[in-house]
Amino acid sequence: MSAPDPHVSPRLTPADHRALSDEAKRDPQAYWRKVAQRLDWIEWPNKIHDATNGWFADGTLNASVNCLDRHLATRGDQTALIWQGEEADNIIRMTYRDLHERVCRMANVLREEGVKRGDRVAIHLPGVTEGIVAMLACARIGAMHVVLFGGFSAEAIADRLADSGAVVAITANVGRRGAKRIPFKATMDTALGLRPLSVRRLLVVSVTDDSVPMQTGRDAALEPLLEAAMPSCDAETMSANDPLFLLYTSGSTGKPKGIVHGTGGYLTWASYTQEMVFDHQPGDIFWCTADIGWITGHSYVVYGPLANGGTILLFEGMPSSPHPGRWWDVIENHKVTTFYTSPTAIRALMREGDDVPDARNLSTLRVLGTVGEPISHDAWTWFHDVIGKGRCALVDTWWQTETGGIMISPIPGAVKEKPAAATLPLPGIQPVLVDEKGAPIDGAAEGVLCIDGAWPGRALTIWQDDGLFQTTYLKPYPGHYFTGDGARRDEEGYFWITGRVDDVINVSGHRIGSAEIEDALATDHAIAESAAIGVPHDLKGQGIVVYVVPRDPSAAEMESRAVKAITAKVGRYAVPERVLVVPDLPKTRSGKNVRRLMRKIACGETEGFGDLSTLANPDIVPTLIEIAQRATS
Ligand code: 6R9
Repeated sequence: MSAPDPHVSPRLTPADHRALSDEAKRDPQAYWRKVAQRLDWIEWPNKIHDATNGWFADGTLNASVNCLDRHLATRGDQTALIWQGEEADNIIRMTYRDLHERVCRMANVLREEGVKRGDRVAIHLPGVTEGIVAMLACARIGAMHVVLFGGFSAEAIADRLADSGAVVAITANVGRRGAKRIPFKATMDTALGLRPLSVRRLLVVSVTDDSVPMQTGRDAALEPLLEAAMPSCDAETMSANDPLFLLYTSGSTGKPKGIVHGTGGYLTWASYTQEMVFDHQPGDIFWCTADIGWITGHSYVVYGPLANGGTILLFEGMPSSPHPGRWWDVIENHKVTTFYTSPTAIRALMREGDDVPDARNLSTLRVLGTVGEPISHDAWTWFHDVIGKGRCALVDTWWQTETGGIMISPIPGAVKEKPAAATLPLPGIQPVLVDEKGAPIDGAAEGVLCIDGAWPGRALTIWQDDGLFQTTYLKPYPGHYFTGDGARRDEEGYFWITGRVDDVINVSGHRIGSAEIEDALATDHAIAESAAIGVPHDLKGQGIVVYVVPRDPSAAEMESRAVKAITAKVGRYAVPERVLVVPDLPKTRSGKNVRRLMRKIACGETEGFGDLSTLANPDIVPTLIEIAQRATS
């Protein structure tokens, strides 16, 4: 692989990386003690880690102080946040001092609303600065933020508001997408009207002049409250293990899981990994394109780079709007040095042709990164060669909501890249491959990816369901943390992620549980049974194919009913590529759906299904093949 450009002076060499990894293995307590020093603690943690008390148990700190206050003396006038609106001349720059003040005001507004430490605050916003401000304001007063992705339907929002017990919610009148308006407030109104919820106040950001109905007694415009609020605000002293936030993600069960991250461990991890993996240097302009509704936005738009005193860029718009070069213009205009995005975005940008990026000056770029889904060899190579001109480091970072931050990744200068490989674990991380029975496999092999040992970023639990945390992550392969992913390890010990081994579908980097979709379909009484399957998709990585069995075989419009149920219950981002209306699903004699077979048929395979005699209804197979073929022709 070509080495990074000479203007890149990575902080770590391969020898450093080996030394750190050895050190972390030899004496983890000492290693993590040293790492924890990167944060400002109110009370220094004497306890580093033990299984009962978790991470930094007797330490206290405040995450917003670590992301803001501690930088004021040294870099108060440095830009903390560049916000680029969809329109080229719509730019906001906030220094650390500005951001600190805005966060303090927001924190005071929340306190004024009676939000106390431990309370939950829901944040449902488009790509405006208030999202970041609100997150840090929650952290300041010890409330847990619950950021809800903009693409969630009203029902999905209501489910998460109910589960989290949020007392205050923050939304926007609308989101902007070119001339289009996304009805954030209206969706929230619908969510709040679906059933009794604990939200007593809805604060509304005016992104545009569009007026929206306000419910007296419940809704309030946020901006006047911010203006009236005091510009300083005492920060709560939090224990390292006090939750910082709750973030919903999908797994094998239908119900989304509220992943809880703690304050000290999580922030240590976000900060450590952001510096190491992105070779964070003073003067960097760090652009992570993720929505703050996902963990990538939490760790690498907000907490990691701000804890490290970086300058972050937030872009309101989409990659190719209003023209295919929009993202490259943003990089050129703002002199972005570090660009972290998804394989889905890369695939879409790649299709626009090389002349689009070639017409821009991308020479400020130093480090490129991808996350969220496996990247193909050609997309990796295009990103590396055409965008990085072969002189940028390219980090394919593997991690999950539950791990808090990056776990397996190249490190600029220190871990040599291989196209499309997540490569090596960060110092302190111990991945293992296990077979189906849970026995560790050595050497070059393929297996289920688990993590051994402890690391500071691991989630504390699942909100109000620690039993589910144990059964999901710790019980499947006793003694190991189970990731849900499969991986291959090569002769050099490099890891190549092969994808989920459970029933989670990854559409454009968004995790969607098969059961979540099947539960949505079950809300329509005309649907007797269903199965959601992930199939390869050129642009999205995976697409969803849904099999639907109507209660009444002659029922009409089953496809559109299925799409409607999914849009209503989950959101537009989970709409399937194809709905196959079938008389029955292939089942084992014990009545279990044979997903493996449905996957093959959905992928267009017509043979090689193996022994079908174990099916209770083998006759259904030719019918399914025929219906699948008709749907794709
Ligand atoms: C950070 C994030 C986690 C799942 C994970 C895996 C997939 C993430 C990947 C990757 C291949 C990578 N994934 N990074 N697969 N290569 N570099 O995406 O969190 O939304 O919780 O998704 O995404 O399947 O298990 P999350």
